[in-house]
Amino acid sequence: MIRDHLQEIALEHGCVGFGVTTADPFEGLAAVMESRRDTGLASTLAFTYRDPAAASDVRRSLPWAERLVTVAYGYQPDAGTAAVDTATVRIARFADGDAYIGLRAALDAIAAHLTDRGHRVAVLADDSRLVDRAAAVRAGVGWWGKSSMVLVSGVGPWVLIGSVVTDASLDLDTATDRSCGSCVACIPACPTNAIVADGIVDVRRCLAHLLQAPGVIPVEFRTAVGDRLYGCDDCLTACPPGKRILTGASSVEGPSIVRVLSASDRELLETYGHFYLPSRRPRILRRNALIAAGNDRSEHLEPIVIGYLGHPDWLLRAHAAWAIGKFGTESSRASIEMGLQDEDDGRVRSEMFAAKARWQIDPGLR
Ligand code: B12
Ligand code: SF4
Ligand code: SF4
Repeated sequence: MIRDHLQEIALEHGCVGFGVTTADPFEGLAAVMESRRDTGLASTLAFTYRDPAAASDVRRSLPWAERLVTVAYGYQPDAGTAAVDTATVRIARFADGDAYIGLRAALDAIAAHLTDRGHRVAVLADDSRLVDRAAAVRAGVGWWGKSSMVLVSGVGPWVLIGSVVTDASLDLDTATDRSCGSCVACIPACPTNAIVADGIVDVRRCLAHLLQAPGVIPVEFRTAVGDRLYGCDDCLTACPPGKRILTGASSVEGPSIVRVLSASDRELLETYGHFYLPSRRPRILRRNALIAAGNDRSEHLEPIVIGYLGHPDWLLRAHAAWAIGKFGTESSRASIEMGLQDEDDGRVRSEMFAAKARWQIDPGLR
């Protein structure tokens, strides 16, 4: 049977979940997405939210589609950077090393098997034409967790999802009836209280979104950013179905904050070009590293952060001003006073005044 052979191919390529579902529309999903968009819960997300009707009905893009062959690719064992207290930044496990390479290799191998037999195929993973988790749940690959992650038996949330869309009439799998039961561990584990109801994340509060979004990170979330450079794994780390696999996982110390703040655009793109970086510009990485520096407050970081007050990018000057406010030393106070004499941009000036106001409220800061 072709289905079973495709499953073998998936397993050989490191997949931990496999299932086949129809290419029929996901009933009610477009309405859910539109309501999240209209109520603000989806923030300014583009991707699938640009056209919810298309994302919940793959035949709008690929009218010949009959089946979705959906896989979960496990990426946890040797990925991710650890939380340490030595002025380093942390990268979420899915992004450290680009697990999408393994996922795409598995999907391409499945697609090749189908095209060899004369079928039409399209590989979709993280694509605006399909809500990957909806496919995974309907294909029985996993179940919908309260964190909104799809959980897979044995590995919990530590998977990426993708599908091969095909015109082949493959045998179907059915959705699992597993659920989180009485567990709610991810909800208090979220540092910004972004999980607002079962399976619903308020994207405006989610660090995974804020750290990849362009522009200013709202001040109320900057302390919660902690040492994160990209992505957030807290609701995944808390998830009991993923604990067993996490125990065996290794993680290495992330790059130093100094390295991120001192690297050229080219170096940052070479190392982190697989991250989602708006307009392919690494400014958000420097912005995030400035916040990490302000949270870390190690002495050796202070002159580098102060140097950023002279950066040509207002976004980086603004976040540097916030970070300097966290240092609160004599030299940082002096740098803000001097900065205010030269700074013309109102957005940066207001961050500088906020730093000064914080020192007035808490004169003993450092
Ligand atoms: C937008 C997006 C985000 C946004 C918003 C996430 C969110 N929770 O809403 C942000 C930037 C915050 C984000 C963060 C992360 N993301 Co993301 N993201 C996406 C993206 C591009 C689109 C998701 C989407 O449109 N969802 C629409 C909502 C409504 O659906 P959903 O929650 O995804 O899925 C459920 C519903 O569809 C529901 N459903 C189905 N039919 C119906 C019908 C009705 C009536 C109802 C009520 C529900 C329902 O079942 C689905 C399964 O649970 C997908 C890729 C893709 N093309 O799908 C990746 C994806 C969801 N992300 C992924 C990952 C890995 C992450 C992070 C873990 C990365 C990190 N470490 O930082 C975090 C996790 C944060 C979290 N708790 O969700 C993986 C998830 C894998 C998994 N095991 O679930 C995906 C699938 C990418 C991939 N190809 O693997 N992400
Ligand atoms: S990814 Fe982080 S911020 Fe987003 S819901 Fe999960 S724990 Fe909360
Ligand atoms: S932590 Fe518990 S409630 Fe949250 S997704 Fe995992 S199993 Fe479900």
